[in-house]
Amino acid sequence: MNSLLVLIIVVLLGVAIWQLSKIFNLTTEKSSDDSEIANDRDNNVNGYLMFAFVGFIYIFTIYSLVKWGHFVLGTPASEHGVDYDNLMYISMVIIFIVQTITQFLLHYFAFKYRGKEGQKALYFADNNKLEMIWTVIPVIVLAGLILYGLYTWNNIMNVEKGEEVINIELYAKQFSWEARYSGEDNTLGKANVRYIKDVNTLGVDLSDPAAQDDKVVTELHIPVGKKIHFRMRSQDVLHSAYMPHFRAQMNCVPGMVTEFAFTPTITTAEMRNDPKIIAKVADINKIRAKKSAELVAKGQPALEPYTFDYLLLCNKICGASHYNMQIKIIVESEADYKKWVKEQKTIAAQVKEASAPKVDPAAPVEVVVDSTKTMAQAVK
Ligand SMILES: [Cu+2]
Repeated sequence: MNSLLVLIIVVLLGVAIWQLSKIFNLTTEKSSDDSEIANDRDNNVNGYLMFAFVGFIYIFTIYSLVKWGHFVLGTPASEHGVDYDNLMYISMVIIFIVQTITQFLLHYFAFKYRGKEGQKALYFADNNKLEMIWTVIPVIVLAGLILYGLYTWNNIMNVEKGEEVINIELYAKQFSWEARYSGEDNTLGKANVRYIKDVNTLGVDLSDPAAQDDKVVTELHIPVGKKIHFRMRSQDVLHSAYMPHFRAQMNCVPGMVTEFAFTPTITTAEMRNDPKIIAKVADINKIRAKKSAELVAKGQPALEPYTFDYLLLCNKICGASHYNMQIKIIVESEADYKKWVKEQKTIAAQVKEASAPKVDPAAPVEVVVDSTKTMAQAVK
């Protein structure tokens, strides 16, 4: 039955195309001039189409700005984010002005010098003055932009020797993130994919003294106003650690460690009061309310209202669940941050706990694990 339907559709499509080609032939036959060479009328049509096309570009640009302009990233939440945004704005404004003028000139001249019966094009092999103008101007503008970009990038990537930083590792794998805090020694212990076993999901080398106080978590807490030095690793394929609100992104490459450092300047609680974020959250909740009504009508539970949180997202299409590869980032006061870190268990304690012999359920024994103690301290 299905194949019969497909056959009928194919036959009807064939008939439609055949009829269309007949119409096309009829219209061209009507023309008094059936020569393949363009006449003045054809050239005029093409000339005006050039104007129509540049008009389309301008209208679509304005439409895009009005319709999607509010999707640009809002207030930057990191120290370098302000410089980053300035670089972006300046580059975009220059591109915008240059493209508006050059597109107009390109299409205007295509119209002005459209073909005319008997008219021959002016031809000259080269013009040093013209070549000078269209080489030197772009060279100056582009060199300026590139130098400004390099200067900004170097400033962003520069971590002074001896500068006070908090060392955190971001570990990417299909399809989740984990973070490792370096503990009281502020030094990340060695790690290798060969050590990955059970709860030691990051392959932390537990024989390394620096690894004893390392803590592995699935939610990122960072203190406001302190420089965080991230080191990224990947377990499987290429991922990208993208923290859009902080204007930070770095690839996570299997077999190597990449880095990015930034200082968060706005806490999560403060950002929730940012007017642009309030508007965005309201927009999202409007869509969610509509979706909820549909779900409730089907007898399913409604969606929770959305509240703003900073996110760490994967920005490399790394597989089927790439879209869902994200964790929350909480920017808080230093006191809250310290309190939270203290509450987390060290990976050494977690491994020890997981490998401890199971206690007879008939005789329950209360085991108290002091998360503030490192493995080395616990062994002593
Ligand atoms: Cu990914």
